[in-house]
Amino acid sequence: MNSKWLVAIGLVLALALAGCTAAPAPAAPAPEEAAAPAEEAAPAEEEAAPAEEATAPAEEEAAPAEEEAPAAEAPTIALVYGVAGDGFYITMEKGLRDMAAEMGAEAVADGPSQFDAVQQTPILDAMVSRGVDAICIAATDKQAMIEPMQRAHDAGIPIISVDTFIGDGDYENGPVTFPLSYVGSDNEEGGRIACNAVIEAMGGEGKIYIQNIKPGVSTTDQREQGCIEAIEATEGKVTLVGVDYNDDSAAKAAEQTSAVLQREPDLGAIFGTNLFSAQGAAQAVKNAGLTGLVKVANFDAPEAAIVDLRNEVVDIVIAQLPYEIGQKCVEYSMLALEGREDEIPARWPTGYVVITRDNVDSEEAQMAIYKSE
Ligand code: T6T
Repeated sequence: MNSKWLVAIGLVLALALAGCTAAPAPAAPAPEEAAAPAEEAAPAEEEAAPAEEATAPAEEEAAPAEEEAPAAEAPTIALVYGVAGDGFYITMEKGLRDMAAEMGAEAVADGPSQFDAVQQTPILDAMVSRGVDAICIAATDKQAMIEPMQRAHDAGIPIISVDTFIGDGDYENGPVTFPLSYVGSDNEEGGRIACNAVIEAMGGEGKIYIQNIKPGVSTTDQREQGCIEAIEATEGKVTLVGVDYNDDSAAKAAEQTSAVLQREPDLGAIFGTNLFSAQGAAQAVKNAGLTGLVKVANFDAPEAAIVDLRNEVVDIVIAQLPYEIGQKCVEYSMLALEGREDEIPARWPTGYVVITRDNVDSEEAQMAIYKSE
């Protein structure tokens, strides 16, 4: 529990105590009286409550004290997301805000303009300085964000990882255990689903290329790993021609993919491991006039990916459940603030909706498309 809550509880106790031992406080002056000039202020003797009033019966004293105790201030739950302007985090923020409103909490959210730990750290520090009560954070780097998050934890703020984890993500037995939970997708499984789908679309053999953000991001590291496992399971029928890192820039992803398409004219498929990686990869396929010839597995589900799916530019869209991730983090934050930490699981895996041309019009698929604002 942080200092703001302790102060609030102290105040309530102090008021209750005062009500049991002293006369009720005189009614607050009306605003006009409060603003009256000094000469009009009542003389000191008149201000002191008469002795009879001070010894009023206990029942009468207790009632007003209860009524006057201020309602506990709503806790503030902060979301520190990975990068601004990303439909995945925009949708997560909506889930978090909606659940906060439902549970009587305030929500604040902020994140860097680039997916970068150096930019994310001061944003996290600022949330600590403003005295938020709990923090949900998508760490942009699994090592670099350990120390800043540890500082927030040391300030007495419950920390919950959303989307990405720090350390190895095992908050029970791993090297980092202070975050209360890791709420997010099973990303290795997501990578396997993506690459199995395009391997099947390639007829079980051929060449695959991976577009990724940068090493050190827990989610996309695991998606890459899952894809490699799917490739290895083909026992040599499918080969990986390479992995490029785009720093979460769709433009850079498109540039790098264009170069690979030229270098590998018989490339069969591309796995874009997140929204911007996939967006750039799909753009390069379109630019090269290879729509339908080079299969694309698109991690994340912004509206643009659905358009590409319908137009046969991409073959599979893997929608995560960011809205649910945001909601769940509020639930766990509230449990932590009520001192019920033992009810919070160290890991809460959220699922996927796998969208193809066969189910794109289903309600489930349509509901899973990310919000853009
Ligand atoms: O794929 C998501 C998120 O899971 C990942 O950690 C970073 O990229 C996204 O936000 C999509 O852009």
